Amino acid sequence: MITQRASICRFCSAGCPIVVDMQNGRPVRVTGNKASPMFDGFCCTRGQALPEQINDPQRLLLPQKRGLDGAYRPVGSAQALDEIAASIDRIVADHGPRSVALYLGTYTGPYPAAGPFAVGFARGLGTPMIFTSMTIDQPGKDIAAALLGGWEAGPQVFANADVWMVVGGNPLVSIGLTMPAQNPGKRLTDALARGMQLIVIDPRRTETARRAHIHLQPRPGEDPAILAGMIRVILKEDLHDHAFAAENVAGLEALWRAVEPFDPANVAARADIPEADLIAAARLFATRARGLAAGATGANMSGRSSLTEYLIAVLNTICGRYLRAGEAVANPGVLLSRATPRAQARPPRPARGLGETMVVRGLGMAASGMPTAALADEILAGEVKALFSVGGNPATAWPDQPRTIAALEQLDLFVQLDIRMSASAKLAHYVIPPKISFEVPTASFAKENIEIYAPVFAVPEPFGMYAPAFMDPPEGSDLMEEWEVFYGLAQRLGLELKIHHANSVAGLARAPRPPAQVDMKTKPTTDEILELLTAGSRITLDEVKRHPDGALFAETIIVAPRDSACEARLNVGDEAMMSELGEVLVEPPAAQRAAGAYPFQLISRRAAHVLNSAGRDLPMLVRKGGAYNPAFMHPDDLEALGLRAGNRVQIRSPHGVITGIVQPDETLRRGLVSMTHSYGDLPKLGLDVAQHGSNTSALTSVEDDYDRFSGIPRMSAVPVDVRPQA
Ligand SMILES: Nc1nc2c(c(=O)[nH]1)N[C@H]1C(S)=C(S)[C@@H](COP(=O)(O)OP(=O)(O)OC[C@H]3O[C@@H](n4cnc5c(=O)[nH]c(N)nc54)[C@H](O)[C@@H]3O)O[C@H]1N2
Ligand SMILES: Nc1nc2c(c(=O)[nH]1)N[C@H]1C(S)=C(S)[C@@H](COP(=O)(O)OP(=O)(O)OC[C@H]3O[C@@H](n4cnc5c(=O)[nH]c(N)nc54)[C@H](O)[C@@H]3O)O[C@H]1N2
Ligand code: SF4
Ligand SMILES: [Mo]
Repeated sequence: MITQRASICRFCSAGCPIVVDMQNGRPVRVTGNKASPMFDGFCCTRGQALPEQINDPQRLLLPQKRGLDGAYRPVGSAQALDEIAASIDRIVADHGPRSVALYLGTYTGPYPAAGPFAVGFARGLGTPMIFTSMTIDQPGKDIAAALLGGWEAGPQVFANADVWMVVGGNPLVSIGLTMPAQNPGKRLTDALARGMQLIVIDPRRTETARRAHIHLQPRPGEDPAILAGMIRVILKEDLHDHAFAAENVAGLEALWRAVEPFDPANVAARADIPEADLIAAARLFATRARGLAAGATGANMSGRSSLTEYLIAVLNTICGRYLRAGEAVANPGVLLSRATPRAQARPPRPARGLGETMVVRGLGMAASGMPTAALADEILAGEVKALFSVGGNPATAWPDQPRTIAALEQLDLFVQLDIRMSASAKLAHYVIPPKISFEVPTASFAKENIEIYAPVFAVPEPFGMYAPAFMDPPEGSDLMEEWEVFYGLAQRLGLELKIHHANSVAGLARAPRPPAQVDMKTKPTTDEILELLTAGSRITLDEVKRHPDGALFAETIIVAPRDSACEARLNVGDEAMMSELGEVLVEPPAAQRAAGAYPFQLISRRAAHVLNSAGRDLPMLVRKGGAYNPAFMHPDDLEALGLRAGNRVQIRSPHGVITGIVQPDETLRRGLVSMTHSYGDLPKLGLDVAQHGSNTSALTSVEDDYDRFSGIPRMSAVPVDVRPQA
């Protein structure tokens, strides 16, 4: 017999409400929940593949320990924690707490207790070495929010926008980030039908770009020049929001001086786009009443991440794209604390040099957090001896794969929390498998929390939902939730755990919440942990639980006027940013910098059927998207190289070489190779590219064009050569 349960999808961080068909205690089918508001029954293929992920015969059901012979053998969870705690104790005694580092990856997103407990553990231990995948993703957002300042009432929203601009993102495939993630396809269709104009800047005519009114299809790596050119058009033609600027903006003169040399003809030539389109895009963005420009990974990985995000924020600021006094906020927060919006700026603050320093490249604690791209060097220098990796896959995700693998192999203790023997797990001393999906309860604030990092990630309506656990882990398994691992270690090491609620730097101002103390004597349940994590929320978790399909918890919260004592202004003329713009002016276009030996540029993309390295081998998803990550190229480029679909090629950059399998893609500009990341497993295994794909991180170097604030190196617009494989 099949019974149906409502839940929240945990394949990615979008948090779609789903209906799970259960048979004999196991999930057999997942569909979108039409009874839930806001998502319109949306459920992507990956969500539909959740039963395969949960029932995966390759899923780890017992903690694994690497023996001296290199083989992995099961070990009881209590024994694993005993041994790891003893090892940490030794390492801290010999090298100090800073020699223990923590890395939080993508799969901490869907499990809201994982991050706070891991961070609480690190703080309890006294190590500042807390790293996340955010600094190899879109770290420019936090840097921009620091240097420019934030707006306490948040930005204008998608729901009533009449213009929207996406820079280096493809929300129809990545499900959100530059647009609301709740059924983005339908939301975009509705918005275009009501007259919203869409501008997309992307070297590929993506699923999203195809629906744009203006698609600038530039050479990759030219976003700073393009954005500076657009800002110049707007200022020159006096299209900016004078009233807003007079009251809230500083630095306009410095901005004008810095963008003045970026005249549209030069920019257009440099980026190889029609000058008329560049001007039209600037005019369209500035003259429409409401909307926003938003950048994503393409804008952050192609060099100058901080400057690019800063210029996007400048564009929004000079056009006054913020909620004003008297307007209602779209989402006052459900399982977050109540919004307290005022129509005023948060003052700019320093973006780097915020404490802890790293041994390389002058990097250290920045507004974007600790620089993950410098962690491998820190390990290689002997400064970090132990690493916990939680729901991430450093061996395939971090830039500079050879350096990363050398570093991971050098660790005295590497603990990988993972559901399978991923590339990173194969290098770990201990692999700790967690309970997943319907084996654990969750609630919708996992998604709400992401607005802390960027307002465009916010949930567009006041949706709240709780999803109980309703199945047991497989028989004979020995699994711990991620938070339980850190709780167990803290207990063994005699540490107190505190849960810190993140405060928004870019999004809506919210009532502050004090850190919560975790009971270290009597182990709490996950439901009690969810209570702790939502303490002080606008709507209580109990109230949310009364609505099994989730519900909208509306409340009108009006933006208050600026406080009379507030003198803060948004700074659009930051000195460091203006001087970096000066560097752009004198450097040759990205495509020319290595043109001789490397005539192509490798760019990043997301594949619809996976989440980074997760899902690559689930049968349903392999059927949908294939087993490997093709090297997509324009058909004319393939022909010029004498290549056909399916041919193997050597892709060489100044930093490495990988084997790829080419496929034609007419949506690309010529001169590009477009590949998704995190494929390929460990190179030393010599696995077949057609079955496992290839790892583009091997073509990058952490020293290449790294951002001086966040350390993110060039991971897109990478110069490469492509040769048929001999
Ligand atoms: N289906 C699916 N969804 C995902 C993921 C996944 O793996 N699969 N991953 C998730 C994660 S971790 C993240 S961070 C988000 C990312 O979300 P997005 O940033 O929206 O991801 P992409 O679809 O890769 O979009 C990046 C776009 O940037 C373009 N691009 C590359 N170089 C440049 C450049 O120099 N300039 C400009 N303007 N554009 C450039 C690429 O052509 C591509 O279309 O997606 C999340 N969602
Ligand atoms: N060249 C290049 N490099 C990139 C990118 C790029 O576009 N190009 N993108 C970058 C971006 S945006 C990101 S976010 C990073 C991604 O960086 P990571 O987050 O480090 O990498 P993922 O592949 O997402 O790793 C997810 C891991 O979690 C495991 N997992 C799955 N389910 C669970 C679970 O329930 N619990 C736990 N504990 N683990 C689970 C998976 O098996 C997998 O090993 O990669 C970055 N690297
Ligand atoms: S978008 Fe993410 S949360 Fe939604 S169904 Fe797909 S994988 Fe699940
Ligand atoms: Mo990401």
